[in-house]
Amino acid sequence: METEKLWQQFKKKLAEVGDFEELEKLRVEFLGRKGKINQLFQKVTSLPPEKRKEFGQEVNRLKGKIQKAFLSRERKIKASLERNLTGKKIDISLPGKEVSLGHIHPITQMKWEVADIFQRMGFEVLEPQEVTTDYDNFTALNIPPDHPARDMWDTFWTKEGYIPITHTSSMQNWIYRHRHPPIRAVVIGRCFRNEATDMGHEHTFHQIEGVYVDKGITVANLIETMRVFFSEFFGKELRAKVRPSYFPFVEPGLELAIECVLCGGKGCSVCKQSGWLEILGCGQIHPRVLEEGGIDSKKYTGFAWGMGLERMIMLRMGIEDIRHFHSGDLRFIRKF
Ligand code: FA5
Repeated sequence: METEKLWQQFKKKLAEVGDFEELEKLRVEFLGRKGKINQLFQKVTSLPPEKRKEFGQEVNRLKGKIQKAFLSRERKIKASLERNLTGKKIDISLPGKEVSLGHIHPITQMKWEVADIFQRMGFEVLEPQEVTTDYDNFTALNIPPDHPARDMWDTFWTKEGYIPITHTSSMQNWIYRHRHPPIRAVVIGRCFRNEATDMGHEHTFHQIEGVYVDKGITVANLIETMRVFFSEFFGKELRAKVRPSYFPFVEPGLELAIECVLCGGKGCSVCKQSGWLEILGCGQIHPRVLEEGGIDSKKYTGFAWGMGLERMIMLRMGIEDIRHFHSGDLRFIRKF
């Protein structure tokens, strides 16, 4: 009998079904609009009239049986799924696996903090172009080719004659050309020097450059700006002082020292008993540097400074070796 054959065929296939997806495929094959059951129904019209009723009833019975079998299989699959989900016993008293979260690198944290302080003081914060020209890194800063002061910066060169910046002063000329006085800008970014590393020196480190150009700007403004910044950064009122130094792009060139943040000016091993920490190079911007940037040096004056970010973090956090920052040593990084 045709219906019996189909039933056997269906049962065999149903036994092989493992999940809802397979079950649905089987449903379409047998009960779908163009499925096997409907194909049987269509045969009714080709039968002699006396056989039609009986055949029709038989196909209907088969359809009912198949529908029932589907429902029962569906229930079984559902039950087995639930068993799999809840069947495993969970011991909620066991200690969980520790999830270790990463965090922002200390240098980035401090970059953001420094940027925030200067922004609150009215400075715009910029990032340097990391590879630049000889002109921007030296010539525009009153350091022409063959000037002996070039030796102050151990420089890497690319094959094409470009320079991975040795200091963030490399951005000064760009700032003067793209801004109009009053200019208050800070550049925070990586610098690269072709020098041997030790506890206080890295080949790659960060500098914070600042320039302030307006009418009547003097060294007094410079000292006060730096004093306010360092007091904010170290979280206590600090004194600041300057002494003469030399950089070709400032005149007078100065070195700024702040009261030792560790001993409060009494004298300790970090400040070499002097009570002061020399922390950055600075000075009044050389008129030639302003003119090179298109600024009238008879009308405007300004100051500039450049300091090392890592050295400031070391002072604040009591870190003794600059090389820890890029060592990739997680014991160091996790302290922050
Ligand atoms: C300069 O680079 C000048 N451009 C700073 C400046 C800007 C002076 C504007 C005047 C006006 P110097 O080479 O001293 O100066 O570097 C400035 C600071 O960068 C240093 O005080 C130090 O904190 C940091 N620094 C320099 N070399 C290294 C190094 N190899 N590793 C880590 N920090 C460094």
